[in-house]
Amino acid sequence: MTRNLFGDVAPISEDAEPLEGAVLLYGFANDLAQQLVQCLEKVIAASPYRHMSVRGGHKMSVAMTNCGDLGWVSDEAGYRYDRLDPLTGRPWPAMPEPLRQLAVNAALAAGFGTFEPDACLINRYEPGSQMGLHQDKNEKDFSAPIVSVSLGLPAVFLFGGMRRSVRPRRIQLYSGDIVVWGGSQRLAYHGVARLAPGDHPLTGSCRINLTFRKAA
Ligand code: MD3
Ligand code: FE
Repeated sequence: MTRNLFGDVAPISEDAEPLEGAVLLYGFANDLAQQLVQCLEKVIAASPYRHMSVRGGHKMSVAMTNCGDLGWVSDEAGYRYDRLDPLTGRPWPAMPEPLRQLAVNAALAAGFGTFEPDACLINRYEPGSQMGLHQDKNEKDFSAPIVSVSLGLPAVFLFGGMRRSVRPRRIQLYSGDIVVWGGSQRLAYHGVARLAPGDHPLTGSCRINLTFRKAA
């Protein structure tokens, strides 16, 4: 089932240009979920999860790693994409083909046409982890969408507007849900509410979110 975030109709497309920028694909990753987790285990063995620092010295409550040609990193100097994992000094692990293919298929299904992700940020939320309202604007080309895959414990996603002052809507995201963000919503403010404790057959006591990006 494909639903637009703002209603229950599929997004209307004209010449592969979606008219609405946020498309929720309920359970789109469910059939592959087990395989995705296996792929992730290999990525994490090469580039483990870590709590990155932000400017000012605090550490993020979400643990992160990456796969693909580029990885998103944060430290005292700020945010950027880097070819090397600062923890290992080596390139990020390659993006596993099943993960890449899923993201490409989701972008197609959502009406965004060809998607060529070169970065996949992997976020691990444990109970109490949260992500404050922010925009994703370290990527070069905002015409490419971001594909987000949720696995494990459910979370409340905060979906704001073009300015930080717009009060965000709260949207529950469950394991297997994929959201494709692009077009008019590509630079929307968004975040994730504090994760509630729980237990999930796929991931145990955490939520994993994958965001596929075209960073370069
Ligand atoms: C809306 N991650 O890693 S994914 C992030 O669930 C991030 O871990 C969240 O925000 C998470 O940057 C949310 C959904 C998402 C990703 C990118 C967006 C929503 C977006 C870009 C524009 C608008
Ligand atoms: Fe984000």
